[in-house]
Amino acid sequence: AHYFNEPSRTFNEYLLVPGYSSKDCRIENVSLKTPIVKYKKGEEPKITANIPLVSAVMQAVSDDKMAVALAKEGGISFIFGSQSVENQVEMVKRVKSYKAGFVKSDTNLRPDQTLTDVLELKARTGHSTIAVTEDGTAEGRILGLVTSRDYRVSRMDPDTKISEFMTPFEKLIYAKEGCSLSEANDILWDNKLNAVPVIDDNQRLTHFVFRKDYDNHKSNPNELLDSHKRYVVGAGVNTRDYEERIPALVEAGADVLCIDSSEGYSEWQLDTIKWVRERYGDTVKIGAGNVVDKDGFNFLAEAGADFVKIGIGGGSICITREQKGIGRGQASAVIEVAEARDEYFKKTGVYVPICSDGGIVYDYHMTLALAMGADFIMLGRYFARFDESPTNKLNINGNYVKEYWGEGSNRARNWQRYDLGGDAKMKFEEGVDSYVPYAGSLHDNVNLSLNKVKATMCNCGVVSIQELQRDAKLTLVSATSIVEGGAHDVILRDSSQNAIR
Ligand code: MZP
Repeated sequence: AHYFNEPSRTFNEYLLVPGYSSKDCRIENVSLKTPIVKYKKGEEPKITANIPLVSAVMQAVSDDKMAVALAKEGGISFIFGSQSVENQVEMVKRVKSYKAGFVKSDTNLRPDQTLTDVLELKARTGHSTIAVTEDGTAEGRILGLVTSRDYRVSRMDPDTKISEFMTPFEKLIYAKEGCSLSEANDILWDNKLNAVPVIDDNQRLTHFVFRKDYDNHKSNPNELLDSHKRYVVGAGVNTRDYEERIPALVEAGADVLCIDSSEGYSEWQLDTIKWVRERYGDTVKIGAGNVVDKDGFNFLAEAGADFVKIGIGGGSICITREQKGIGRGQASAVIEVAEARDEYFKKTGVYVPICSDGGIVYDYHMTLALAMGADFIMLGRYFARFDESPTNKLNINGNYVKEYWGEGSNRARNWQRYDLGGDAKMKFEEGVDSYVPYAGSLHDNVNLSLNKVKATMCNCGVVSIQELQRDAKLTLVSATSIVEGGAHDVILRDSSQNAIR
């Protein structure tokens, strides 16, 4: 047998040691742009993400709604594959068809109109989101967005007046019609509102643009709508029905595929990648995994994988290590695979991005994973907590939770993920069915987490992921210094602070 000399380590066992921070090390200067698929030295990767987060290939995490919400933030969802080809294709199509149309500001909806009017306007324009621009063209200044995708809205009576789901502040601003532009702006400023006033030829306020969805776009409303690009979306595939599933997903417009398996160092994955290369050459992008050491990485890189995913047994819902005794601490796995990736790049001139999958508990684990060499991070539990995840929100003992179950649980019955050939059925569970604390909107949480990542990067004296990977200084921590890292030897006024993540 081969013995690894070092114990396998988790993220919790490491901390970053600050580097020199120049005055340029400011959050607003940090870029989190990262490659998703392989590229040759001197060339640009065909797919990049603006944030290094992707959502897990799981029933409880990645459907079309999650994919749109995450794409808006600059990340990518991998729509779960443990469903019929038809259903998965429908989800991909919905993400790809999510596009904005443009209407003139004077066709904008007003408070006395109803949901039916919203739907009619959407049906008339044929778009899932309608951007209201000054002149009704994509080039015009965007004043706001109209959407009825919001599930709260779709469950409401179609005769509901728009005013009924306006906030008191929105009502206030509508009541101010006819006021001057500066007064209108003062109201917006005082109430920290994100509406845009529309004025007539006499510079008097006619109305404010109704835009429930505006928050998602406030950092840069034009980013999403001026280019006519569609959202980038990924999809999970398996090593069984790929000859049927992959062509259907490619036809539907999936940008990147990922062979989703608990153990990727296998002939099954080689066959699947080979099939894709024979049929599509390099035009179809497909990642593979999961592996936890150099051998696994080199095997998949040689097989032609566009990225390699790392992680066995570290997922929050995963009991693979207990059931089968295989796996490796996620930090050790990422560190070793990152080394293999760099050696492979030196040897071949091909950079194969690596994805750390599972086991992120605290936000700072994201920074650690990146510092250890991950190009991007796949998360399940993290995204399952948000409004946009596909599962039910329940009230358990006075606390709101969302459902979250593993792909290897009886509930998901994703036998293809754990399959090693033979009978098409799952023989024992490798995942659990659970709840996670409900955490609100994806937008707010992702912003908060990434601000922490960026702040830490500034402390390390770097402003890009590549620099972080190159310059980060990491130290192992002892069990006692972990205790020192939390609030200690004080009585907390608010015990909920114990649970800050
Ligand atoms: P986490 O973000 O919840 O810690 O981990 C999510 C990852 O766990 C997934 O991306 C996948 O690799 C893995 N997973 C999904 N289902 C199971 C299971 O049932 C599992 N064992 O381990």
